[in-house]
Amino acid sequence: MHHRMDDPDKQVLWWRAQQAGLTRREFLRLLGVGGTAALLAACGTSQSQPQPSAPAASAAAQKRMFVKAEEPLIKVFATELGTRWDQASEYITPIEQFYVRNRYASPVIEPQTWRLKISGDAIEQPLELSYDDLLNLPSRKAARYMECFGNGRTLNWEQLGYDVRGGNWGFSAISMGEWDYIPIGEILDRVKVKSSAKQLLFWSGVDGKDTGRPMPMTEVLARPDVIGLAHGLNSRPLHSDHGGPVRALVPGWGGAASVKWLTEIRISTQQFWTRMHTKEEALIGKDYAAERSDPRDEFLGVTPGDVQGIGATWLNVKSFLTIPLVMRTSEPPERYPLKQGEVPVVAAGPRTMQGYASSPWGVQKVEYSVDGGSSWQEARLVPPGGEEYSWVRFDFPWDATPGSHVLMTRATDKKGNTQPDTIPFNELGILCNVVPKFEVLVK
Ligand SMILES: Nc1nc2c(c(=O)[nH]1)N[C@H]1C(S)=C(S)[C@@H](COP(=O)(O)O)O[C@H]1N2
Ligand SMILES: [Mo]
Repeated sequence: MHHRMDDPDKQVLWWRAQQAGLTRREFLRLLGVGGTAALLAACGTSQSQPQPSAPAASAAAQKRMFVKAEEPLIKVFATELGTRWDQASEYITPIEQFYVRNRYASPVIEPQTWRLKISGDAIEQPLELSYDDLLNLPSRKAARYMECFGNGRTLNWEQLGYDVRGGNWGFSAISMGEWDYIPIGEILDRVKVKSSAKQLLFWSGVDGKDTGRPMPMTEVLARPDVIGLAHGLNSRPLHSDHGGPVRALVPGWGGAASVKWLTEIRISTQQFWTRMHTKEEALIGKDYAAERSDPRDEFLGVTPGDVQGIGATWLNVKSFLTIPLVMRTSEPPERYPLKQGEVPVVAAGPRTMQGYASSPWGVQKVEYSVDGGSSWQEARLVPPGGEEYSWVRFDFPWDATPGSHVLMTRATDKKGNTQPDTIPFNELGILCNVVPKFEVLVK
C-alpha cells in the first residue's frame, strides 16, 4: 500500500525537491527522465542543504530519522526536533523550523501509492480514496498552530519541582502552519455516518505498527469544517516529516490527535484504546480518575491495564518570550543554546521583548512582569493572529538595567482562561501552562 524510500540518497533528493517546492509527481518525473542531475538542476544546488551520507557508512547508520535537516532545530530526542523559539519572529513557522514529534523515523510515502480507507460498523458506505480522489474534494486553507501536549513540560521540573517523565521541550514544541485541508465533513457526508457512531479513529500504523488515536464522534461532528485531512503546509505539498502526503488535522487539540501519515479512518459504535491517549498523552496522577474501558472495546497495541489516566484532548492558554529558558534542574536537549544552569545574557539599555501566546479559543490579552511578578502591565499584540486555533505575537518595551532579572508573561484567552501559577501534578507533565519565568542577566 505504501512505499518507504529507504535509499538515503533518494530521501535527500526528495527533501531537496520539497524545499524547492516540487510536487511528488514532478520529482518522480524529473528523476525518471533525467536522473539525479536533472533533479539537482531543478532544485538548485544550495550548499546549506544536506549531502547524501558517505557510501562507507553502514545501512543502520544511514537510516535517517527525519527528511529535513536536523541542524536548525533542537534535538529533544532521537525522533524529536524542537523549534528554536528563542530565534522565532515570524507568524507562520517556516517548515525548516517547524517542530517534529515522532515515535519512529519519518516514513516517506509516495502519493500515488497512498490510499485512505474509511470503514467501520457505524457507516453505511465504506470508502477508499486515492491521493487524486482526495485532492478533488473541496479544500480549505487556514492558519492553525500545532502544539504537542508536552510543550512547556520543562516548567514542571524548573518551577514546580515535579518529577515528570518525557521530553525536555522548553517551548520548542509549538509551531504555526498554514494548512491546506479537506474538511472531515466532506468525508462524513460520503460515508453516511449512522446515529449510533461513538468514535472516529484516525490511524496510520505506517511509521510504526501502533500509531493513531480516536476522538469521540460528538467532538468530530461539532467541528466538521475545522477538523480535516491536511495535504498542504505553507503552500507546499505536506512535507514527509509532518505526515505527508496526508495527515489528520485537529486544531485546538494537542498534536497527538493530528495523526500523521494517515491511512485509515474507522467510525465505530465501540470505543478504541491506543497508546497515544492512554499511557502516552494522558493526564495520569491522583487528581485524575482514570477512564474506564469495557472488555468489548477495541485495544490497538495496548491492554486494558494501559488505561491509566484521562486521554488529553484540548490544549490550553500559554505564552512565552523568545528567550531560552534556564534549565537548572533538567538537562538541556542537544543543540540547546544554553548549557545546564546557564543564564542568557543581554546588553543593558532599552529594548523590545517579544513573545508568542496561544489558545484554542484565541488570545485576548497578554500581561508581563519585569520584576518577578510584583507588578504587571499589558503587552502589545502584534497582528495577525489571536483568532481561534491561532497564536499571536506580542511585544513590550523594557529598559534593561544591569543585574539579574526575572521576566514573566501571562496570557488570557477569549474564553476568559488565564495562565495559572501552578497546576496539579501529572506523571507525564503534559499541558503545563503555568506562568513562565524567564531569567536573564543584563550586562
Ligand atoms: N503517525 C504518527 N502521527 C503522529 C505522531 C506519531 O508519532 N506518529 N506524533 C503525534 C504528536 S505527539 C504530535 S505533537 C504531532 C506533531 O506533528 P509535527 O511533527 O508535524 O509537528 O504529530 C502527531 N501525529
Ligand atoms: Mo505530541
